[in-house]
Amino acid sequence: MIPTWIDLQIHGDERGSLVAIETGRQVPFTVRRVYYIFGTKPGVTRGLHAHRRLHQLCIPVAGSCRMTLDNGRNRTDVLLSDPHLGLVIGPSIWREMHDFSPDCVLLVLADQEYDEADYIRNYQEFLTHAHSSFR
Ligand code: T46
Repeated sequence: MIPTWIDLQIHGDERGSLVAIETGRQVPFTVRRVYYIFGTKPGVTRGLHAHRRLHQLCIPVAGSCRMTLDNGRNRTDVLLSDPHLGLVIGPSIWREMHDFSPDCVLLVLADQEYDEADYIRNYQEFLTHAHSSFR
């Protein structure tokens, strides 16, 4: 499984850096929800679920975390640590987030509103769902 990254242009000058994100330009979907994760306690794992339909763009605007991505066949680990590199996560990908730095702020842009029915929070159920989409 090859992760999809989006390289966000930095508008830097002598004052510092700025990244702008617009639907249809840097983000390959219409943004309907924005949330951010911060203050994650040491040793905590977040995620541990997949989505049925949701597309997201995850940007570590501060600090870093490691994400494990699993498509039901392969697992890969990626480090989110660069505020101008966003990771795209589509449907049917199990994700686990580990090793949050104390200063980590993970910004997430999503193409749908929050809907608990879109979550698959049981790994065996995820495998059944993922394998049915391989056929
Ligand atoms: C994902 C990873 C990267 C809401 O009320 N609205 C929201 O938009 C979200 C995302 C969450 N919530 C509530 C649901 C839970 O009571 O916030 C609480 C924590 O959510 P959750 O345990 O799902 O958080 P994470 O960090 O495990 O996962 C989140 C996203 O839910 C998920 O879509 O891909 O970040």
